[in-house]
Amino acid sequence: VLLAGSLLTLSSDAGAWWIFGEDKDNNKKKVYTIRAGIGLNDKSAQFKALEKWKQMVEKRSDGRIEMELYHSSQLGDDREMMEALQLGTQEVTCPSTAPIGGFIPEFKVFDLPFLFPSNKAADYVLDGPVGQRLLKKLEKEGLIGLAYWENGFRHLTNSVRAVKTPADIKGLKVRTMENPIHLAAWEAMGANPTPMAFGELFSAMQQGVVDGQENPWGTIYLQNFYEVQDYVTNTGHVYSPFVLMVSEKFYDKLPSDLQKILRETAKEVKDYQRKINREMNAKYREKLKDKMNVTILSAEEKKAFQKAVQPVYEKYEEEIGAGLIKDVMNEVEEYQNK
Ligand code: TK8
Repeated sequence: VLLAGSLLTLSSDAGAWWIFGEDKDNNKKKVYTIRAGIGLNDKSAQFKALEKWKQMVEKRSDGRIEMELYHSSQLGDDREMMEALQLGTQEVTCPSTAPIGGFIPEFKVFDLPFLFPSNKAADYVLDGPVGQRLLKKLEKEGLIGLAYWENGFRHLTNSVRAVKTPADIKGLKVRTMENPIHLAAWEAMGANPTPMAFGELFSAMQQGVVDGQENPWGTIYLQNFYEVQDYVTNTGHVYSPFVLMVSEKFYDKLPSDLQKILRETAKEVKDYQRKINREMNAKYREKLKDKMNVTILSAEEKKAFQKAVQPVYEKYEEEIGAGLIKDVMNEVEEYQNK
C-alpha cells in the first residue's frame, strides 16, 4: 500500500511537472507550419518573393512559423487553393484577382479591360482606400487578404497569326481565366474564349485545344509558352493584381504577435515583389523577340481594341456596382493629376 501510494505521488508529481513543462513549451516554442502554394513556376517573380517572405517570417518569428513553398499548381489551381484556405487545409495562396471574383463579386472591378493606364496607377488604387476596402471583404469568405502583389499587364499570344487589329482575333480559341468578364471581353473582340485553370494551359496549347492565351511577358517566357505559341501582341488589355492571402481559420489560431509579423512582412515584401516583377516583365519582353513574332501596337492601334471591349463596362456595371467602378476611376484620375 505504501509503495503504491508513493508511486502515485511520484507519478502525479511527475505528471504535473510534465504538464507544466509542456505548457511552457507551448507558449514559447509552438511551431506553426504554413503551406503556401501558387500556380506559377519557381522562376516567377511571385515565387522569388515568396522565398523572400519565408526568410523574413521565419527569422522574425524566431522559428515559430515555418513555411513550406509549393509552385506550379502542386497544391491545386487558384480557385482550389482558395477553397482549401476556407476549409483550413492550406494556409496561404496568392491568386490573381480574376478567380477571386467568383467569391467576392466586387473583385471583378479589376477585370474590366483597360481600367488601369499604368502599374503605378494600379499601385495607387490597390494600396489606397478602395483596394484596402476590397481586401477587407475577403474576410466574409474566410480569407485574410494581406497585400496586393503584381501579376501584371496581360498580352495575347497565339499559334495562328500575327494580331494587329481586333479583326485578326476573329475565331481564335483563346483560353481565359475563370471569370465572366474575361470571357465577355474576348467575345467582344471576336474570339472564341474558353475558361480553363492555369495548370492545364500548356498542354491545351500544345494539343491545339486552344489557339492562344494571355498573360504578362514574364509568364509567357518563364512558362515556356513560346514553345507552343508563335505570335504575341502587346495588347495590355487588362492589369492582373495578385492577392497574398491566408486562411482565416489558421490566422485565428495564431498568437497576435505572429499575426502581426505576417501582416507586416507581407507589406514589406510587396514592394520587392512588384519591383522584380516589373524588371522581369521588361527583360522578358525583350528576350521574347528571339523566340516569337512580336507585334507592338501603337497607342492609336490599341484604341481599336479598347473600343471593341467597351460594351463590357455596361454589361457588368450592375453586378460590380456603378459606384465602385466610379470610385476606382476617380482614384485613377486622382493619380494622373498628382
Ligand atoms: C497562376 C495564375 C496565373 C494567371 C492565369 O496561378 O491563370 O493566367 O495569370 O498567374 O494566377
